Amino acid sequence: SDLLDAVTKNVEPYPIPEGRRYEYGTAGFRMKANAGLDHVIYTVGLIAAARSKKRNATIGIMITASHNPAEDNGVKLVDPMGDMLEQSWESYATTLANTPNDKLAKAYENLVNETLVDEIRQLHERPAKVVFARDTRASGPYLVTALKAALDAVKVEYTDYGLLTTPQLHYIVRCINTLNSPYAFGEPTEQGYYEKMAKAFKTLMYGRSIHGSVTVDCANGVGGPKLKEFIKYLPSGKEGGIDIKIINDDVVRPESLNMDCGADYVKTKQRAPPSSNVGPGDRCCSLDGDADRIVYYYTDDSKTFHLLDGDRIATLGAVFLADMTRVAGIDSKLKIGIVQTAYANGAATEYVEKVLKLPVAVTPTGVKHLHHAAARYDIGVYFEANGHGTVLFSDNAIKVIKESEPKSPGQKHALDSLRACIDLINQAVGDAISDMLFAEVVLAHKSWTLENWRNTYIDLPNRLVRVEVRDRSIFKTTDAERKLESPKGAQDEIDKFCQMYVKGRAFARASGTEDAVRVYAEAHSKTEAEKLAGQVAEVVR
Ligand code: NG1
Ligand code: ZN
Repeated sequence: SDLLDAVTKNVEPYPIPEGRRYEYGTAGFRMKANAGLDHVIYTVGLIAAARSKKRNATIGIMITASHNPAEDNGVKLVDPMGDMLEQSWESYATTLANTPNDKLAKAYENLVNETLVDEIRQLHERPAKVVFARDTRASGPYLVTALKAALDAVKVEYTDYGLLTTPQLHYIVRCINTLNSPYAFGEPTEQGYYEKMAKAFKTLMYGRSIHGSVTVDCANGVGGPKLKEFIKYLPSGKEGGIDIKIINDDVVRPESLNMDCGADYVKTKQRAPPSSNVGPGDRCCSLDGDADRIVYYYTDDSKTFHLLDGDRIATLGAVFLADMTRVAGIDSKLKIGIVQTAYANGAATEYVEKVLKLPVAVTPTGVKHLHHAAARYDIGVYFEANGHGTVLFSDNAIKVIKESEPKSPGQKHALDSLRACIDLINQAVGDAISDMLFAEVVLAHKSWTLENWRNTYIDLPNRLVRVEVRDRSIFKTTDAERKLESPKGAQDEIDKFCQMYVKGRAFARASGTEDAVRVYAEAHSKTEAEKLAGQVAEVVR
C-alpha cells in the first residue's frame, strides 16, 4: 500500500549501523546519539502509532537521556495515563528497533495485525495520535526530524511540544486522555501545568511561610528554563511563597549538561556541585537533566556534606500525608504505604516500619515497578533512592478526600491540604519540580530545617560500585533483586560476607541501563560498608 511504501521510503536516511543491537530497557532506548538512534526513533514513531490505535488514545514520546552525558540521547514511550509503556509492548519496541530498513514496512504491518487481532476491523482505520517533546540536548532537533518522518509515513496526527521536562510531557499525555472525563487531570499545556500546581501550592502555603531560600541546581538541563518560567506563577517569599535561587541553568552550551552538577552527580559523588557556593545549613537541591529526579542536601558548620535522597523525600511526604489523614479523621478509610527498591537505605526502611508504622513494599529497580506497587495502596508513596518518585492517590482516596465533610476548622484545613496535595503532586510520574514544591510545603508545615529533617533517622553508611564484567546477562536475581540465583553459589558467598559485619547488607544485580553489574553494600560503619562492597565486587568479577 501507499502507506507501507512511505514507511520504506521515509526511513531511507536512517539505516541501522552495522552490528548494532538495541533494547528497550528500564529507561527506554538510550545510547550515544550518533549510534543509530535516528533509526531507533523512527521505529519508535511506528510503535507509537500502533499503540495509539490499540488504546484508541494519544501516546507520548519523550526524547531525552536524562542524567547521561551530553553526547548521549534516548527515547521512551508514554502510555495514555501518563505512565510508562506497558511492559508487554517493550519487546515489540525492541523488535522493531532491530529491524533493517527493507523489512520495516512489513514488520509494522505485522505489528498492527498482531496487536489489533482481537479488535474490530475498523481499528486499522482508527486515527493515531501522538505528542512528543525533547530535552535540551544538541542532537534533539535532528532526532525529531527522524521521528516526524515516521509519523508522516503512517499518517499520525501529532503535536510537537518542543522543549519540556519529562514529567511535563507525561502530564500533558494524561491531560489529553482524560479531558472531559471524571478523571480530568488538567489543561494539556505547559501553562496548564504551572497554573494547576501553583494554585495547589498557594492553598498548601496559606498561613505558612518558608524559611530562607532554596538553591536549585538544574543540571544545565531543561529544568532551568522551565523552573524559571514556573517561578512567574508562584508567590515569592515575601508573598508567603517561596524564594527559589537557580544555579546551573546554562542551556546555551549543550556540553555543560549534567557536567559536574545535577542530581546524579550529587548522589553518586556525595558532594555539592563545585559551582555551588552556599553557606552552612543552606537548603539546596539538584534536579537531573530532564527534571524527573531530585535530591536535597546541605553542608553543616563543620563543612560536612549531608544528602537527603529519595528515601528521605518519601518518608517526609508519608509523614505529612499520614498526619493530614489523621487530622482529617479519614485515616481508617485509607491505606498508606511506601514502595522502595533494594537500594533504599536500611535505616529508612526501619524508620518507616518501626517509627511511622507504615507498610513497605520492595520492587525491582525501575520506576514502572514501583509505580505499579504504589497503585495498590490508597496513598502510595514511591521513590528510588536516587530521587525519582511520586505519590499516587487511588480513586477511593480521591473520593474520600473530596467527599468528606469536615466537622471542625482543623479537619477542614487538613482536607483542603490533602485536596491540594492531589494537584500539587504529579501523579503521572516522578517530577523533580513538583516533588520539590511538595517537600518545601512539608518543611514549612513542620518548620523544619534540612538538619531537622535529617535527624529523623541516620542513614547507614553505604557504598555503590560499578563492576565491569564479561557478560552481565549471567546475573539473574530474585526477591526484588536482593538475591542472586545465578551464577550458582554466588549468593552463598555474598551472605557469608554480609554476616561478617554489624548491619551488613549487600546485593549485586546487572544494570538495566549500563553494561555493568552494580554492587550495593551497607554496614554500621563507612569502612565496613566499603570493605563489604569490595568483597562482593570480587564475587561477581
Ligand atoms: P540501573 O542502571 O538498572 O541500575 C539506573 C538507576 C535506577 C533507575 C534507572 C533508570 C541506580 C542504582 N539505578 O538503573 O534507579 O533510575 O537507572 O534511569 O541508581
Ligand atoms: Zn531523569
